[in-house]
Amino acid sequence: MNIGIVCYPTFGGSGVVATELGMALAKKSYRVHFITYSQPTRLDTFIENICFHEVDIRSYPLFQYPPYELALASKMVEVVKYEKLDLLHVHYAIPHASAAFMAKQILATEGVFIPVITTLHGTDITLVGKDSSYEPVVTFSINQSDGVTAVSEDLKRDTYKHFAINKNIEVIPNFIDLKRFQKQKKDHFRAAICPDNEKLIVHTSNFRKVKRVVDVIYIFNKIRQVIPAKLLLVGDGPERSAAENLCRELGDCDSIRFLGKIDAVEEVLSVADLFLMPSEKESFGLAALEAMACEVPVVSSNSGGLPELNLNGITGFTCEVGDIEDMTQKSLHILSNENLATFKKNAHKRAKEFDINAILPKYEAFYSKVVENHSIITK
Ligand code: GMT
Repeated sequence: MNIGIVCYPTFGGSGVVATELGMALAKKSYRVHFITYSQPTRLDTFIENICFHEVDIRSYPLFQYPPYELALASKMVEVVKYEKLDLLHVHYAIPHASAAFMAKQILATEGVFIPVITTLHGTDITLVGKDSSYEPVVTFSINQSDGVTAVSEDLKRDTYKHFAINKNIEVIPNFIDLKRFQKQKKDHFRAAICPDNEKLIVHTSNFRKVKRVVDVIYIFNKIRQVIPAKLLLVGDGPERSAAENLCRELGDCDSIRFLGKIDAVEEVLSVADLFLMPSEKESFGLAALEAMACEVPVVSSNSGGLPELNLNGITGFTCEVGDIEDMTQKSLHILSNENLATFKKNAHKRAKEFDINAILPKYEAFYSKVVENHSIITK
């Protein structure tokens, strides 16, 4: 099968999932065409069955905003036609699903009929999508898709709640490559950060407001009042200054390191004892799954799809959003010498249920179903 994948190529869960999916499909002899505005960050090695088609977004002095969606739709038309695609799989509804609809209509006038699958990732529904400036287009383009998937049951529920959707939404959870995300022996790294064998806590995110990075700093401050601990923060974004200021205010700078954006996040996770994800909303929580795969228990909020991944009291704990005291107490419980090994083991066991080899067949079966139904309709 010849598949076109459209996603946001930079750092961010939806782009990571789309790229990893494409690479795994290509290894199984599918031909995969990435249609994105720059090379996807995770597409860092040559894989024979993968082609990358860059969307060329031309600007013109008249345009205050370059028309990305039109350039994307035009590129989709070109790639579908000349590469003879069987399916377009777009990740993130805005504006990928509506661009795909436009491409589909253009292609139909030329006698080319292509099915479109839209995968909903979270913020395209829970934050941006339901904003009244996007809602009609999001509803329309989801309903016009030939297949729709969501990364958690919670996201599926939210989509039906906020949009008038007349399509069945299939839940296919996110997945993890356990060959890459596994605990590695990095004793020298651990010794450098925690010379006195302090407990090591990690948070990774894009530092957007929704991630509540400031809560991470407060929780860490409270943990440190009870046990010796260090905190590593991976990533960067709008809330970084606020987080850094708070570290100074609380006098914790010597125990906290901001590592910025790094690719080999699995190396940092390999030396961690606890992962914090206090997000306001999280449709799935891919970063938490990456931590769990590296044997790191998680204290997270209970919002969105997080309780579907992080099993309360087993792989970590899920707490009310903003309940810093509860998150602190739960962290201390996990970090105690008598509990830590069990939580680590449970987190790893749970992560294995999201092994890419178990989830990929779900996408393959869904692709086959959608392509088959579409060919019956267009006959
Ligand atoms: O969380 C973000 O800010 C990035 C966003 C994205 O679209 O890349 O992540 C969403 O999709 C990920 C992959 O499916 C999920 O793991 C994240 O939970 C989800 N983020 C939110 O729902 C806030």
